[in-house]
Amino acid sequence: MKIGLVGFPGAGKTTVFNALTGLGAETGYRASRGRTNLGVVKVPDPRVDALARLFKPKKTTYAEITFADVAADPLGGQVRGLDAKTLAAMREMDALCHVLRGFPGPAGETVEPLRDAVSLDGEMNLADLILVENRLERLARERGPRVEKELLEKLGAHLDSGTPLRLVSGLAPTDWAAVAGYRFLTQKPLLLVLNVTEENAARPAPPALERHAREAGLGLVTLAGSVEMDIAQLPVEEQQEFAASLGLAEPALGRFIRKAYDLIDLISFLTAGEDECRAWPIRRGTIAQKAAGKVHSDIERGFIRAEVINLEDFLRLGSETRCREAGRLRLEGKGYVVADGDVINFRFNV
Ligand SMILES: Nc1nc2c(ncn2[C@@H]2O[C@H](COP(=O)(O)OP(=O)(O)OP(=O)(O)O)[C@@H](O)[C@H]2O)c(=O)[nH]1
Ligand SMILES: [Mg+2]
Repeated sequence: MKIGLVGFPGAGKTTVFNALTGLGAETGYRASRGRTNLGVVKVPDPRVDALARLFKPKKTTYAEITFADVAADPLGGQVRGLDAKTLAAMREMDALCHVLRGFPGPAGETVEPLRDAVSLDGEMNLADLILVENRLERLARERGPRVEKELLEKLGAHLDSGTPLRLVSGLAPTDWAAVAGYRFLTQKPLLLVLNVTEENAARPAPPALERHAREAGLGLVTLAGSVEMDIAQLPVEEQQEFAASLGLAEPALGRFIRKAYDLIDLISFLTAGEDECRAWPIRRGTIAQKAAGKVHSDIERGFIRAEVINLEDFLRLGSETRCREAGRLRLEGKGYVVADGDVINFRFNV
């Protein structure tokens, strides 16, 4: 899972990136200039911890998310017209996170996160529209498939009227699958991150921004990037305490990841044993055979069945054997829709 941090120059992308990853990439207005910083974080998960306490495994593995700090290479001031390289980097992402400046700019620019949010949305909308129009032109010249043409015309009309593709309903899943290769920006899950000053760390976001996020189907999280960056540098034991002193229930990473999980509609299933206890992120609605493929393609191919135990049952009864005896172990076929927190043992043919 790859999440791209995007936004206007100096909004605090690199600062938020450092806060989330605990890394120390160079910050400062236009310090990044077209460079993309990459960092991997482990998703804190008390369920994995609970299983690890039970099994004392050789290895404990959390789900991982890669953050990419995608800096635009602006010709000057605010980005107007995202450059091709930035767009290409953004299309690679599974989800986007728009970092909004919630503190006065270096030249005393006013704080206008809603304006900035709408502005970048417009840029992404335009980029998708150009993609659609270019393809339509080519299809007309090559007399390409009619179905694709009709589909793209439909999407183009939505984009033209300013509707991001994530809000378009009434398209069949097969239609979406047909255009998946375009990796439209306005179709990606989008999380707004309002980067505020320390004094505003525990305050809710402005109501107008909240409303915009709700209406546009976006996630919204407020964080004080520069303070969180300092928190991320502390030893884990001290992080909680420092966050509490600022009136925060926990450091940003935990809050941020839960929002991102909700937005992307991710859940985790778990595997447990003496060798390894592990969380595996999947999209909600994934069937057991596909989930098996996350563990290994051989397991997907040779899938026989999934032995599924609810995590609570597992922790309460303490072992697979006891769950089996108590009738709490279910045998599920390949079409079973995996639930969040299922502890699964896959049976397969090699
Ligand atoms: N006052 C204040 N300054 C901040 C905050 N977050 C970032 N800054 C400052 O704003 C400047 C830009 O921050 P960066 O994180 O480098 O911004 P960026 O979005 O990565 O900028 P580019 O890479 O140039 O696009 C730095 O000098 C930061 O110290 C904040 O929450 N409050
Ligand atoms: Mg930067």
